[in-house]
Amino acid sequence: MDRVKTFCRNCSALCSMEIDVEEGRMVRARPDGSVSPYGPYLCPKGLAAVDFHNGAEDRLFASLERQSDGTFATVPVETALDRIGARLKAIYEQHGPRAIAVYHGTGAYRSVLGNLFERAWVAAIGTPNFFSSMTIDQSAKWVTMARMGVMASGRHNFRDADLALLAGGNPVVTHQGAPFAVAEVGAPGRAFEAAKQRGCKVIIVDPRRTETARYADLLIQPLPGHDAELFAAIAHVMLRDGLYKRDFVERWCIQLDELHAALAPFTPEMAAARADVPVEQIALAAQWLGEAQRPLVGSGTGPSMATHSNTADHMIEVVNVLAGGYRKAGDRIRNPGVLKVKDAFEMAISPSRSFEKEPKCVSQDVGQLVGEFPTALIPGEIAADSPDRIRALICFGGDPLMAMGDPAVAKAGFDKLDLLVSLDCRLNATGREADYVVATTQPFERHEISIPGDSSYPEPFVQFTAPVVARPGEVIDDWEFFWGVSARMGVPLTFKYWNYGLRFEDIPGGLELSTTDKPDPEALCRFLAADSVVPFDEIKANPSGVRPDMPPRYVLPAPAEAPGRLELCPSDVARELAGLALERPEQGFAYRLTCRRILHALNGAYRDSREVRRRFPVNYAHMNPEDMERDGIADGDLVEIASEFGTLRTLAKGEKRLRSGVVSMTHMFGPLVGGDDPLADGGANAGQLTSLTERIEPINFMPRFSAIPVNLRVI
Ligand SMILES: Nc1nc2c(c(=O)[nH]1)N[C@H]1C(S)=C(S)[C@@H](COP(=O)(O)OP(=O)(O)OC[C@H]3O[C@@H](n4cnc5c(=O)[nH]c(N)nc54)[C@H](O)[C@@H]3O)O[C@H]1N2
Ligand SMILES: Nc1nc2c(c(=O)[nH]1)N[C@H]1C(S)=C(S)[C@@H](COP(=O)(O)OP(=O)(O)OC[C@H]3O[C@@H](n4cnc5c(=O)[nH]c(N)nc54)[C@H](O)[C@@H]3O)O[C@H]1N2
Ligand code: SF4
Ligand SMILES: [Mo]
Repeated sequence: MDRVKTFCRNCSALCSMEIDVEEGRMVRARPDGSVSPYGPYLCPKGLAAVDFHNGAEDRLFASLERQSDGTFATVPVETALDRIGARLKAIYEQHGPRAIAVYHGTGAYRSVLGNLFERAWVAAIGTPNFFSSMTIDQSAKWVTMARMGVMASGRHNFRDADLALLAGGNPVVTHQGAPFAVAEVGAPGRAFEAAKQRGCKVIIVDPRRTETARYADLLIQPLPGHDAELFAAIAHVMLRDGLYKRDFVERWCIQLDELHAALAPFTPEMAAARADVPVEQIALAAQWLGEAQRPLVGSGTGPSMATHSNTADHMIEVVNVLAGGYRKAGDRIRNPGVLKVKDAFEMAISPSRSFEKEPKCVSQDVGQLVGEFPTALIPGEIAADSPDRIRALICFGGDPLMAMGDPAVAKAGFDKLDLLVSLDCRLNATGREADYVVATTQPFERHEISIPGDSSYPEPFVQFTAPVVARPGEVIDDWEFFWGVSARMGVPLTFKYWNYGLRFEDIPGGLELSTTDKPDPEALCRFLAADSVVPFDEIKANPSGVRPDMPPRYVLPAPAEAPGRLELCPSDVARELAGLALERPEQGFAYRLTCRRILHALNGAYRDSREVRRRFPVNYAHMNPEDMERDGIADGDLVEIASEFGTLRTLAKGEKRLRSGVVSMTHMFGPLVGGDDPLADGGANAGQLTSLTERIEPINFMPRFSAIPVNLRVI
């Protein structure tokens, strides 16, 4: 038996692990805390890695091609690439680069080489049509960056914070942390324990008393969909009572007077009434934020998916600004990166308002955020009456049909594609509609280097892994798809070290790849480590990873010319606040349906694993037990949930953690459109209650995925 060191690639924690391999098969996984910056840690999904890998869920071992009678047949992968390459080339030559689009899903983020080849391919073709799961997730944060600007010094590290405020996130379950949420991604419970030991105060704002809320000094349980009012009121009190960091605001911000005026209606009494929380909680939060020296204010998916998500996110960041929640010159940078060391300056970068600039979508007058178009517009961009409409869509590690909700509108759009390709290790709902499903390797079958963790690990750390086991059947690595297709299209690729914040085209240098000699993945990882503090050979010789001893680095003072300023209240935000102040509650609905996540699945992935099926035979409608009693609903009752836009059937389940008036369900369960029997479906897709055309946000076109007004009846 071999013990092989590697790391998990399910989420951005990238936890180090050791896997026992017997006769080429993985048999056991355990945490490897010998070097990892989190110490020994694996969450249940990491521990179940062996199960998942060995096929606890249906896995594809060969690629599929749609036949003329509509069924799928397996196809040799090289033939699939020949045919996809030829069709893409024809579409490209006839209609130009914009006819080709990619959707980058959650399974693509930690496919490091795949991700970089995808970027290289998109840049080589020259299409602006890059979409990802981020724009049906928390792109409210990108909207705030584009409207407010950003502090280049970055937020405080969780390990340094003396006050941590998290709205609508549950990192103890989801392992979601910086840059937007407030937590450490690996071993999050341990990090919260340590924070409490240090005396860090924790505030959680969530309609559900989450698993993370056990660490809260103050738990605010609002009605969902009212974060904008709540945070506006916290800011109102901070300004009114002088509880803000005046020096910071005067030096780096503009539009304080406009903000003051716009916040006038948002008194604590008004917000407390709307969100149904005690008014004292708003005052206490403002007071603690005013007193904190190194506060950290952020949010998870809750506010970014609920009603008025863009305004809410702006207000959450305004509270962080007023509290002075960014590192200052002289503050220690705990992890400047190892593969690429980065400096940080105390300096504001003015808003880009990139969404007002070219390139723009063809179905709406809107430009990009962080180099991407809004995913909710994909169906419209396909169906548009424009020579630049999308005709071919490559879905890499994602299931956009399930993810974007409103199946009728989404599917009608996808049906108009000339070519739909799903690049995935499973057959998901989008795959079922595709012309080709290219079967890929899973993480333990490929080479990877820890770029996604490079500057997000809590301490400097780097790890490389070769495949733990050989690939089965006829599957290929994600990068091999993009390389293979580009070779067939005759579009050579330049391989580069890309990360968020960079424009691929602007990165100098890179590795020019041949279209005939397939690159060697280890050599590609070596190239990515060219500027590393730890040389590649040393990284490779230390399979548990390396924690280099680096001299301390500090945030640098602003250069002499630092004209950038944060815009606290641009006119569009002021208009949104004015509208919100006058808004009346939506009538006719007894409940608000909220988003949540479950520990043992990762969106659509693993939901058919044994453990998830045992715990979740359906996607339960969780409810407050007192609400259930009042409305005559018992545990296990079949219920029909109706929103303005659709209905679904599932089983009700009491959950004491929920406040009254809320139904809490996770996403991506069951078939795209469910039938009458949720048990037979194994599901209930919450996306059936959402709309891609109504109640969507401006700028990022984010649908309302939380705080959805619904009624519920027992069948
Ligand atoms: N185990 C597991 N981990 C995951 C995932 C998974 O599916 N399973 N998914 C991954 C992905 S793609 C993402 S984006 C992250 C997300 O990570 P998180 O944001 O931590 O995800 P959730 O657990 O859904 O937390 C959302 C919280 O918001 C609350 N909420 C809902 N509506 C509102 C509202 O209007 N206001 C406020 N204040 N709160 C609200 C919900 O009750 C819930 O507790 O997790 C990632 N990690
Ligand atoms: N109603 C509602 N809708 C939502 C949400 C919600 O809370 N409520 N949440 C939204 C959020 S936060 C997100 S991020 C999206 C998620 O939307 P997506 O990211 O589109 O969906 P996932 O199910 O995460 O898709 C991941 C896919 O990657 C595949 N995969 C895993 N590993 C690999 C790999 O190494 N290579 C390849 N090629 N494939 C791999 C998996 O098999 C799976 O099919 O959904 C959004 N939709
Ligand atoms: S937290 Fe869990 S899923 Fe994420 S990397 Fe660690 S073991 Fe894997
Ligand atoms: Mo997400």
